[in-house]
Amino acid sequence: MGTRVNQIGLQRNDYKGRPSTLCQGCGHNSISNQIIAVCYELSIEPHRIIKLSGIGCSSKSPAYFLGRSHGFNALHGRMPALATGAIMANRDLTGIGVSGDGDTGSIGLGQFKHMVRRNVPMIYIVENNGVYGLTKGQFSATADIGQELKYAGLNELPPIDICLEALAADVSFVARSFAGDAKQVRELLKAALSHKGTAVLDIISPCVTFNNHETSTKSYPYGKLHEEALQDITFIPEYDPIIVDVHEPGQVQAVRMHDGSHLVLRKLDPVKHDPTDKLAAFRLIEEARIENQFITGLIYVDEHRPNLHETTHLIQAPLVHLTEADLRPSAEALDRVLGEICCQ
Ligand SMILES: Cc1ncc(C[n+]2csc(CCOP(=O)(O)OP(=O)(O)O)c2C)c(N)n1
Ligand code: SF4
Ligand SMILES: [Mg+2]
Repeated sequence: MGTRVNQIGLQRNDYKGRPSTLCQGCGHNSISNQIIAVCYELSIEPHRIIKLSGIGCSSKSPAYFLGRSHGFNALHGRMPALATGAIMANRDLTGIGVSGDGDTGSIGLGQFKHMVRRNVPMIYIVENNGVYGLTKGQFSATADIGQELKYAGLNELPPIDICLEALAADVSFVARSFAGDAKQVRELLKAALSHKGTAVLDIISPCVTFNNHETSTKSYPYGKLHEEALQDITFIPEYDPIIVDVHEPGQVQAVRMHDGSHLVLRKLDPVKHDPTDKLAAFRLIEEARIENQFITGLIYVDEHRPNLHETTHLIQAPLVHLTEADLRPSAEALDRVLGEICCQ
């Protein structure tokens, strides 16, 4: 017991970070635990990961997982720009961004949309609790309209939907989940790690201190009572054989990820959503909003959209490994450029 190791000889404890200082029961702690479990299970080398975050309780959480990985805690809402730069400089790194609904939906919305638009290869998690937890519970941009909180008062503004914003920015992978549904969070994380572009995970992650009333759509009681999963999701790594039991034809859909792994989606009644159909994804989110439904699962995936490295025509070698000799132009090349300028 306790000494089991994965394929690269690491124990689960090797994927942990510092002890959490977040409130006990906070949804963000549960998501950190799933990140630890998935990285251990998939035998990911910790030094290949870079954790990125902004400001908030959610953005503090990378300190509590993957203590042997790289990390950068950016300014409030500015993580996407930093992540874009870091991943451009070293394409060998796997980026795991952790943000909050305030960090992404309020101050950082512009940055978020441009990162999605560029299809920066990374996971982008929004730990969505409908409030600014760190600054004591003000409404965030994802708070429910008409909601009343003891200290924040009445929220009269309509919520921003993170998944809808991501879709509108041409996202290539977007899913919604619930911190109380550990298995679904894990399978979506695995799929997101295999995706070649930006994978947005909007995870409802209750703030037990400021927004856990059953009337709030971001609470544990609401989530447990109302979650409607679109699919039963199983991630199959590329080294495992894909055996799909097609018991009910039309109910099972296998999505091949670019690295050869597969995502097997067993569609659950009554919703039969095709996550490769973008218009259906828009409709699904809008209908769920009108009907007050809390749908979770894979909303949209497109494994063909070019990512940042492809659209910028980056060389295969990580830029960070290039030496001065690689970067310095030859005397002939300089002469040519100077000649071209002089002749204009
Ligand atoms: C530029 C700037 N503006 C405002 C703040 C104050 N501030 C700190 S965290 C935060 C909101 C965090 O909310 P969210 O991203 O939802 O994270 P949570 O704490 O709920 O996980 C705000 C407004 C700040 N640190 N920097
Ligand atoms: S204040 Fe809310 S979001 Fe922050 S740690 Fe506590 S429960 Fe989590
Ligand atoms: Mg929040």
